[in-house]
Amino acid sequence: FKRDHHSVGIIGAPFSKGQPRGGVEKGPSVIRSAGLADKLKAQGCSVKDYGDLCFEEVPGDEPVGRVKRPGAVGSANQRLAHAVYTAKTEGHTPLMLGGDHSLAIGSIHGHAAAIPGDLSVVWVDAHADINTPLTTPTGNVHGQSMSYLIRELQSKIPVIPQFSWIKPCVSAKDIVYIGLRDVDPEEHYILKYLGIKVFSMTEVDGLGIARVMEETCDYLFSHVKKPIHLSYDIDAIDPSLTPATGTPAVGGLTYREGVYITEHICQTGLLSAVDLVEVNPQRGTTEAQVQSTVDIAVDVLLGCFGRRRAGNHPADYCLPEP
Ligand code: EXY
Ligand code: MN
Ligand code: MN
Ligand code: MN
Repeated sequence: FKRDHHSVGIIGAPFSKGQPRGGVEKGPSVIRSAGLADKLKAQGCSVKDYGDLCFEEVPGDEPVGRVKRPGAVGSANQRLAHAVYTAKTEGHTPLMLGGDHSLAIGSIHGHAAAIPGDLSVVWVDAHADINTPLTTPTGNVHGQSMSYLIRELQSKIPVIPQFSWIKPCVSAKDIVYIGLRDVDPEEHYILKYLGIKVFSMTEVDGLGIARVMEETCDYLFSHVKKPIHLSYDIDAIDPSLTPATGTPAVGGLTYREGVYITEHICQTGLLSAVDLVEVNPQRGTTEAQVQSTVDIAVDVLLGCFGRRRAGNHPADYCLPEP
């Protein structure tokens, strides 16, 4: 078991146009205000904060087919892809703070471009976010992100000029979903059709999170060990704990399961980039609800970058001599 030292490259992505609810663009600022960078440093990480990206207004951004705001979503993700690529090539583990989950398009795209071979994706979410532009029931791109990235799905994706820069860069066999419980029928068909590995809440209940994580790693590492892109939607965790999010779904992960996933991925030594998305401080009804959501998001991220609940100490620590 390796536990390597991370240099974390924080990239704020205050973007909300992959879905209709305002407030999710405030995710980066509330997560930063909770002390993320200092807490990462306190546990021995180096941190480079790249600040927040600036996204352009796209006037007259009419839907293409069902897909809403293609101009804003396309250009924001292109910027983000560049930022993640830069952070990765500068030697950091990119940590993208969203923003809505449409941002996984740019984050995974930029990550894939920066590494020599393929990456694997661990997608922790109540939702599969794998609708195509032709199956989406809402037109919201945060419910479609994966469909643009999977090689095997490209013959089913119509041309969207604002998305023409996106090159599919992930193979279906290199994806694992954890936490699903709100999946559209068309999405369920796609997951089966592509043979994608899914640990829904039913598997979390039946196997326990420890078996789920063991099987996740056995599955992903059965051939070559590829760098892991962890895309963590805060709505994977039960909304009693993380209510400040746009599309809550009952019956989610406990705090302990949510953190266990990150501890386990961290100790593989293969974690190569992280997204933390869908924290929306305007969706909580009380200040305490927002605080709980943000605090849990921070704990999830600390787990990604080395925090163990058993405790930690610096590798060079020496007991003081009397
Ligand atoms: N499946 C629904 C859709 O495609 O619109 C809901 C998606 C919610 C996505 C949230 C962010 O994970
Ligand atoms: Mn999502
Ligand atoms: Mn590559
Ligand atoms: Mn979700």
